[in-house]
Amino acid sequence: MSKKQAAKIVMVSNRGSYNLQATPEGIKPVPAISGLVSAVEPFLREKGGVWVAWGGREAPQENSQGLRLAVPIDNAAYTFHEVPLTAGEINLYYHGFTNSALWPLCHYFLERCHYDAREWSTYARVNAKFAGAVLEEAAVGDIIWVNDYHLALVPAHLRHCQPQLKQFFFWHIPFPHHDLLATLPWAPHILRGLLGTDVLGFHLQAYVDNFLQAAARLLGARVDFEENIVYWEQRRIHVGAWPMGIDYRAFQRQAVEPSTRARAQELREQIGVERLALSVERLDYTKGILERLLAWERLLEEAPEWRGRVALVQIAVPSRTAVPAYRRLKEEVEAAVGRINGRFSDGSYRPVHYFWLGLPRQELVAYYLAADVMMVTPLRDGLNLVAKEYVASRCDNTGVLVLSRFAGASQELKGAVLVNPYDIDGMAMIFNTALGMGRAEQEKRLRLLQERVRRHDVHWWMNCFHQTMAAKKGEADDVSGSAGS
Ligand code: GDG
Repeated sequence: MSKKQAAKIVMVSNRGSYNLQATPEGIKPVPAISGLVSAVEPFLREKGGVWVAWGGREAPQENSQGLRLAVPIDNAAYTFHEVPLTAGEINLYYHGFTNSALWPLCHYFLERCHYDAREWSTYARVNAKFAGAVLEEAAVGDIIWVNDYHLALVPAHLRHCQPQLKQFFFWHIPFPHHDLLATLPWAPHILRGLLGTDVLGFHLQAYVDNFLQAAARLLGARVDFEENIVYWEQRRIHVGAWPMGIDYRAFQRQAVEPSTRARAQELREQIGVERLALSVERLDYTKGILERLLAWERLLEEAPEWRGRVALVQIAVPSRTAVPAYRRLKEEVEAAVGRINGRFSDGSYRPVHYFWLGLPRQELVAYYLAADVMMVTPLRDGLNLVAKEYVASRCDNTGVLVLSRFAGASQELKGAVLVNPYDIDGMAMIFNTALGMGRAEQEKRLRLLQERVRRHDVHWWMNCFHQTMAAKKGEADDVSGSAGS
């Protein structure tokens, strides 16, 4: 695959489509699982391009060379360009600044935020490293697509080194209110970093509004709130809301496979209850797992008729296990599961089936199919793709989606039963309603949900991006009379 040829996409994210694993035969790229990978990887496979990302392994030294691989190995379609990170960088940039400062801040957990100047300076250095890797790959005319809060400073680096590059940035988590953002000593740097891009995308208009306010108040940038434009350094930055979609048809196809259906049936028989509830997420305090378990316990206390008849399958995917807050959460969740099972188990009956693992895609869809009620109750979530995947997998047109009003997806998914995950009693009551919902009501709600998820799928989402970038390419680059830069 040759470098610097026709226009291509250069995708940039902290984790990419592959994790690089050391094996006795050498380094092996292992496909990674994430919403972003499912969304954009098929596109790169079709059109080619480059994915610049950390491969998930420790580099021996700061100046170690990253691998550059043609992937997939058996049918090369695009290039994976590894950004090597040392153990120290992983600790300070990844576990530190991104996961212990930006992540809790953006999810409104101010009391969990840990602001540390060394972590910040490593974050800045690692962002420069990512930008350097992009510059090795990119040529004028290419489109650079940078993702998420790990890499907020990359756009300004790229703009500085190669002003002609067309850049798009998508921020996958909530963007907080400027009052909250202002607690971060380096908030203006984060904003300036992002404003290096041409187009900045969020899932919701509420996040767009927060960003525009922050740019105006914390940087003094001139902002057109009607048109969602920030004027900055003689440029016009377009900000927009494009809630990410899923590959609806792929989930449906998987769900109607006879082997998936048989596995769903088997799961139901193994668990052996009348009504099955399911939750699947990374084990993360933003996802509201503990609060959900408390509400489940409350339900079994207050509505004893459900005892022996309902079970909750909780799949907690291991995540950020090197961060102390995540290790503590695991202990708390497991203590709660133990307590609830200790209180309400009876013979072979268990009210909570807890798994700390990630499942293969087909098994995940089998669980979606087996579940009468899907409980997606984060305390805050940028969007939430699991909710959409459940909807797409329900090929028999039944099933109830219980969804937190603090998940971005609740803005789109009319037909879900909304809950406030901070209200344990209220959530227990909603669980009661969801478990008892009749078939006609389920079908009516699911039809609405499926219509939305089908129409606004991943192809729609990618199309929004293409159209916006095409419009941007057609417009004059410089804007005179800008202020505040
Ligand atoms: C961030 C934002 C935003 C989960 N468990 C398994 C598994 N998954 C897959 C799901 C889904 C993805 O991981 C999770 O995406 P979510 O959107 O639900 O949540 P985050 O990981 O927090 O993602 C979020 C998203 O970025 C996209 O912008 O929606 O708000 O926080 O695709 O299917 N996949 C497999 N086994 C599992 O056990 N195979």
